[in-house]
Order: sequence, then structure tokens, then C-alpha cells
Amino acid sequence: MDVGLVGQPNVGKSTLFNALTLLHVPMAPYPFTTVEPNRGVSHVRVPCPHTELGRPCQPGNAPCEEGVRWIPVQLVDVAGLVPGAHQGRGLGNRFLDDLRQAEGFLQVVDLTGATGPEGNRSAPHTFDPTEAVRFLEEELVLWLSEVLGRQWDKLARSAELTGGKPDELLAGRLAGLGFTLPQVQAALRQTALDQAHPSRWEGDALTGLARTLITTHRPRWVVANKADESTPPAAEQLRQALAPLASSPASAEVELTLRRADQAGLIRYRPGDSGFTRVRPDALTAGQARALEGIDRFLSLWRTTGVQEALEGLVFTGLQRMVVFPVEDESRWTDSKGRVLPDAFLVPRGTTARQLAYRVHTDLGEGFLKAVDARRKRTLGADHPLEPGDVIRVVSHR
Ligand SMILES: Nc1nc2c(ncn2[C@@H]2O[C@H](COP(=O)(O)OP(=O)(O)O)[C@@H](O)[C@H]2O)c(=O)[nH]1
Ligand SMILES: [Mg+2]
Repeated sequence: MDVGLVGQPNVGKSTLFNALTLLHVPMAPYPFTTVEPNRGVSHVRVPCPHTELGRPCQPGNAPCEEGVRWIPVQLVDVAGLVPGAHQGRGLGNRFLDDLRQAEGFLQVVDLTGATGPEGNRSAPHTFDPTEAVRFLEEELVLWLSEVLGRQWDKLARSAELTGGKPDELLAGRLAGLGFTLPQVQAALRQTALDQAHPSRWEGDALTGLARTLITTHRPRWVVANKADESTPPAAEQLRQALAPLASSPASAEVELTLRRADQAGLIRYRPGDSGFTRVRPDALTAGQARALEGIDRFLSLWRTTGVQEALEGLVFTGLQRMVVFPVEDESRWTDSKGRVLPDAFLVPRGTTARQLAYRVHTDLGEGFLKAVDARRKRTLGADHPLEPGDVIRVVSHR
């Protein structure tokens, strides 16, 4: 699953990307390879069940530290959101390609209102960040409705002649963008289009459909960045103006400074914490000491940098993901090699026992017999929806 970082130039996307992809915890070699500079791995936190077991875990894919499991999430810094981007203005094709792969977006805006639509800087309060949010939605809708509209008349007429169904026609067109047939069908019901005559749909109809698909299936979380140059009442005002769209204040710059200082061994800081400890106060330069005092003041005003919360808000609330732990031995919570809780899977809420089996391995899904809730020692059927944090053994005849 990809999370896309979007926003107009100069709002702090790259700073946020650098902060979010810097994690200083003991880690096994990574299954991901960074092929492009704008792609990286970030992490969301969940409690690790090893604390209930009373034995340490041996994580393979998600590092664990002090009872917190850090679950990897792919992040992409989607540069190039400028007016006209959906038509290929600015970075054009790369922008569209990155959009295609993102299942949800962290939209970065400048809470101080000092950054304009093309990245131009001005005095605070010059620009309204809600404009930037509306603007992204329009670009996404235009992008999708252009994809839908390409040669629509011709396709729709031939579908009418051959008895082809418009929902399948649309779903075929959207499959590469990660939309499913049931999602398309639900959007069609909501927009109440005449399904017998798709060739009569006007451009507006396709735009309406695109809007429904984008707003329902591409969750966004607005990161009101540069909080260090703003105030909590301003952030609250923006939150109310954007509601029901979720937003939260953050400072990417403060988070990046904290993570780098932690990595350099100057402080001890875990992302999401409301404070940090100085490892060797006497070893700090005067400049470092001053910077850390500034961050103390920031944290006492804002509590946290807001960076970790924004990512977790998008992943757990916006994208409705949860984490489950597959094991092979239901009493020891180990895999076949005896490793305790080696895997942590980020799956959609409502994922069933059989769907988890398929996620672990196709064979396990195809040979599914039953699952066992290892915590409650209860047998679960194929269609049983799993709960966040479940430790699950899958029994399969393969
Ligand atoms: N005050 C403040 N400045 C920030 C913050 N995040 C980024 N910036 C600054 O904003 C400018 C643009 O940042 P950058 O990450 O390159 O933005 P991008 O163009 O959206 O990728 C740089 O000067 C950053 O130092 C922040 O949280 N607070
Ligand atoms: Mg950038």
C-alpha cells in the first residue's frame, strides 16, 4: 500500500518525507528496495503482543522496540502539484503516475498561509490553506474524469449495441488505478446515472462519478505544516474550516531535527513522543542546545510534532487499516522456525480469516480449513472478520 505525500511546492513535503522515512530502531534487513529517490518506507505504531506473552518477539518485517511494533508503510513524495498538473503541466506524467499508485494522501499545506499555489513565498496569512485543499480535490477529480472520458462516446455506444455493461466498462478502465468493480457499482448507484444509455452521459456525469470515487476511495488527511510558525487557535480554525475532512497541525522541520538528533545519539526520541531526553547534555554545542530548547517550547505548546499522528490518522482512520499477527503455533505464538511473532500484517479492517490466509500465502488460502484466535483459543471460520491486534493461526491442508 502506498501513501502519497502531496501539496503545492514549498509547503514542506520533502522535509516531511525525510522525517517520516528516518527511523532509528534496530531493524532486520529490509524487503523493500528504494528504487526512486521519492519513494521510501515509513512506519506506523501498534502495541506488540509479545508483552502479553512475556517473551521477546523476533520481528522479521516490522521492528519492535519497548513493546511498540513499527509497521512499514510505503511512502511516495508526489512532487508537481501545480495548477494544470492533471493535464501534464509541471512534472506532469510523473505526478500522474505517482497519483495512480497512492491509495491515500497526506496533503501538506502551509498553516501560516505564507506559501502560494506555485510555491511563491509571501507574508503570513496571504494565502488560505483551504484553497489548496479544494484545489487538490479538483485536480484529482479532473484527472480521473479525463481518464474516464477518453473515447467514452465510442465505447459507450458499442457497449449499448453489444449489451456490454457500463459498470464493467468503467471498472475495466479503472482497474489500473486500483478501483474495484463493487466500488464502481456503488458510485454509479450514488450518482444515479441512466445505466441503459451510457452514451448519453454528459461530461458532467463522468465528473460527478469521478468525484464520488475520489472522495470515497482516496482518503486524504491534511497536514497543517509549519505549526512552529503558527498558533494552536489558528490550527483549530483551519481544522473546523476543513471538517469533515480530517486535518492536524504538524511541524515537519521539528520532527526531522528530532529524528536526526536521535540518530546522531544526541537525544533519545521516539516518533510520536511528547518529549525527548538529552543523552549527554554537556556534549551539545551552544547551537544544538539552543535548538533543543526551542523544541522544548514547541512541544510544551503543541504536545507532539504531529507528524506520526498524521500518518497514523491516515492509515488507521482514513484508510481503515489494522495490524494482525499470523503465527503457526497457537500456544507459543511462533512460526515454523520457532520465532516469536515474526510477522505483522497491515490489512484492511474487516479482513477475514481466509483473506489473511491468502495474504500470507496463496496455498494457505486455497487449502484453508480454519483459523484459531491464538489469544482466546477460539476456532474461527473462513468468513470471520479479524480484529485489530489479533494473533491468528491458520490451519490449512496445504
Ligand atoms: N518553519 C517551518 N518551515 C518548514 C517546515 N517544513 C518545511 N519547512 C521549510 O519550507 C521550505 C520548503 O520545504 P520543502 O520540504 O522543500 O517543501 P516541498 O517543496 O513541499 O518539498 C524549506 O525552506 C523548509 O525548510 C516546518 O515544519 N516549519
Ligand atoms: Mg520537495
